[in-house]
Amino acid sequence: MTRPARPAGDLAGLVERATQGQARAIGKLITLIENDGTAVRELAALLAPYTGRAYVVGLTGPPGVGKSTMTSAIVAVMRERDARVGVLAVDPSSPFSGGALLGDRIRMQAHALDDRVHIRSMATRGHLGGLAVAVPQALRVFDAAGCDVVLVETVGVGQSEIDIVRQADTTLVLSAPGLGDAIQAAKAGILEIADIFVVNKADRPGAEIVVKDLRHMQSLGGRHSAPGAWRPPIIETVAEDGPEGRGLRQLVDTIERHGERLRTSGDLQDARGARARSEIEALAVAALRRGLASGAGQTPLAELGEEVAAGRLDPYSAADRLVAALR
Ligand SMILES: Nc1nc2c(ncn2[C@@H]2O[C@H](COP(=O)(O)OP(=O)(O)OP(=O)(O)O)[C@@H](O)[C@H]2O)c(=O)[nH]1
Ligand SMILES: [Mg+2]
Repeated sequence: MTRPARPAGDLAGLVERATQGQARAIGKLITLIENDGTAVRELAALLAPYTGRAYVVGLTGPPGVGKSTMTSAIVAVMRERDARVGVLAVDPSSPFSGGALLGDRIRMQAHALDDRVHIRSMATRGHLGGLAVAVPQALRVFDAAGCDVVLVETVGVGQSEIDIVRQADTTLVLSAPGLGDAIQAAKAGILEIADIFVVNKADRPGAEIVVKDLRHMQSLGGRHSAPGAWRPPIIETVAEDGPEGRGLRQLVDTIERHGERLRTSGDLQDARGARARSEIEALAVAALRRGLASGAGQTPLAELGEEVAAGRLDPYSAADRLVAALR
């Protein structure tokens, strides 16, 4: 069941090559994160000193809205500005079966020969610890590889996708004419997480209705309604036309402006601290659970259960004793 321990030197060598921006090493590390739960701990320790620099931009929105096309166009604009860019496409099902991903591959081929662009996809199913563990680590690989910006694309349909987008410093929520109304997105909790609204496919009829709906939604309040708060701009784009497309440079300017604002206000540091805290908490809770499971019989849980059931002890005190016993 457990894999043989990977020699430490091997992993350290891979990390070193990744920090030099070597694409193969970056790819191998991300594969490792997906498949080898035993290596992640050591990998995290090796990566840590190289991290904390990359700016993470999340893109979410319903299927077909143009996230991948937009990602590619943003990459192109950022390359004009000489940034090193990473792309993590988190696919809701399998990364290798969907036709959409094949399309993405073709689209991304424009960047395939650029050694300052790193592109990887990750499946939401079938790897250890789930995306909650895998995505932050994958982002750290890109960060350590010297990426100035990492773009994370997810389909905004469920809670786990929203959790992924929460890893981003700036979140773009995409909509487009003909893809269902903004009310649906509001119900799914997607609107709340937007720092910038992008109305893509502005070359199609109905874009102005989507803009109007979003404006109306914004007027109803939310976390951005406090005085002085960042009010998410609404930007119309035509991602299909690439970096020259309508709104593309304006969008990248706005991402940069949002980043500046977060940096100068201290909100960037606060938000990253909060994210790290919840990551630590999730790992600690998982460790406690593992401790409980592996120590079954040795922990006082069974006895405590009897005590609480019989009314001789309250559950809070019992929990305190259990935590103390696991230390
Ligand atoms: N007319 C028009 N079509 C666009 C635009 N941007 C993207 N498309 C088209 O919309 C379709 C879907 O684009 P994708 O980029 O694959 O959309 P996506 O959101 O990544 O889709 P999923 O990954 O499947 O959720 C493709 O056929 C694109 O060519 C645009 O600005 N205008
Ligand atoms: Mg896509």
